[in-house]
Amino acid sequence: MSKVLLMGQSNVGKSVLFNRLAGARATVSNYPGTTVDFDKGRMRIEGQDVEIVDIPGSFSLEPKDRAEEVAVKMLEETKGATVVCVIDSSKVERGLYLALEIIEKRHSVIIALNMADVAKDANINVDAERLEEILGVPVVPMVATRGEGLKELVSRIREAVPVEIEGIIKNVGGKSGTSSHS
Ligand SMILES: Nc1nc2c(ncn2[C@@H]2O[C@H](COP(=O)(O)OP(=O)(O)O)[C@@H](O)[C@H]2O)c(=O)[nH]1
Ligand SMILES: [Mg+2]
Repeated sequence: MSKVLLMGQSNVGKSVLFNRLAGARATVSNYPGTTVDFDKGRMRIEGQDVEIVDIPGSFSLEPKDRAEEVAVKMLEETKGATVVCVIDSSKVERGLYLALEIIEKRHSVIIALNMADVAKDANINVDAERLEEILGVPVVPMVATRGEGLKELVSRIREAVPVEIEGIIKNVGGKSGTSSHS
């Protein structure tokens, strides 16, 4: 069965989104050998059953605590999964750090630009279309608590494919600060 992983920092709305997507069919599991819990459930995408996992909150792929370690392990163990990177629209650059790390590891990523309401109230304008152009992955503005953007997110999950980080660097007009990758 194909898998969808919800990843992102703490308090960006992963669990609200998870509950919207998995509904009542969710179970709590404990990551083996740890006290770290995570939710697992099922959803349907284009008529197919898909497993969806609410991964523990993580700031980056360089783990700073047990929960982040588990998050990184779960990502590594789940080859071929689609990763929904949930980002707080009012703190985009923070969330993009993790998203770029995941993209760089050649996972299929779709970005849920959540908390669009919070950003709007704070007069923060995030150009989702431009971000999508730059990253080459789908970017969907959302308000998870109201279910806004949910349909679009689900309908675009299949568009998530691995992209080249070099292409992203080119798109932002970056110079060759990537010599370590050459
Ligand atoms: N205003 C607003 N609040 C949200 C949104 N999504 C989630 N929240 C709230 O943000 C808090 C953190 O959400 P949660 O799903 O627990 O975040 P997680 O730590 O990433 O799992 C909760 O109080 C949610 O109700 C959103 O789109 N807009
Ligand atoms: Mg949560």
